[in-house]
Amino acid sequence: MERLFLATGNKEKIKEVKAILPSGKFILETCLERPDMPEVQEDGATLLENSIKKSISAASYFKMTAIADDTGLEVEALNGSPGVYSARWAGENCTYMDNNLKLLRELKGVPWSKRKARFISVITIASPYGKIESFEGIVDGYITEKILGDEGFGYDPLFFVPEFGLTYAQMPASMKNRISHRAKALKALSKYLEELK
Ligand code: ITT
Repeated sequence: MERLFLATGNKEKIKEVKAILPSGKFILETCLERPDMPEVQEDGATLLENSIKKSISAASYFKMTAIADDTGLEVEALNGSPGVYSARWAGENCTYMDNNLKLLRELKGVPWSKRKARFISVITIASPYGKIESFEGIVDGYITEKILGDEGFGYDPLFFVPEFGLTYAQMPASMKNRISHRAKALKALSKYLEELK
């Protein structure tokens, strides 16, 4: 089994990555087991820069292959915001709900046709020797006019996926994990790792 360090302490993200990656193939360690991982400033201008930074930092500190996921929600009517600022969009110590309420406020009165958005995950794998590869997963959707559903985390209750007629938060976890931005990026990563064998 391949040992991989997953450079995050975000519990919901860890749960999803563990559920999505093929079972029995990887032993994942995370910042929950290794909180000594040095803090990484997510100050890159892009999701790609941040995911590279987090994965390289973990790979060199733990001397093992590491993956990092940087995810953002881009809203068309807000010129791509919150994007790379998705985590702390409503302020330094904001909650997921603070971010969702800010998004609802910013889009107040905006008609459905102009509420297009997309979720993007960029996942980078870094070796301790500095080799890196990155993979992207994108899902297009719309921002709803109210909170819908209580599964998932982050912006899930406002992200509506038209093909399924549900927000991410209205989907059972198994469904989100089949079709999400994170699932797409992780599938591309798994394929790459298979091909290396
Ligand atoms: P790490 O950097 O430690 O991995 P983070 O919470 O800062 O954790 P990101 O920068 O990747 O993670 O994500 C930014 C924010 O985007 C995150 O705090 C959530 O609010 C939101 N987000 C990420 N993935 C999401 C998902 O699958 N569904 C809904 N919201 C998500």
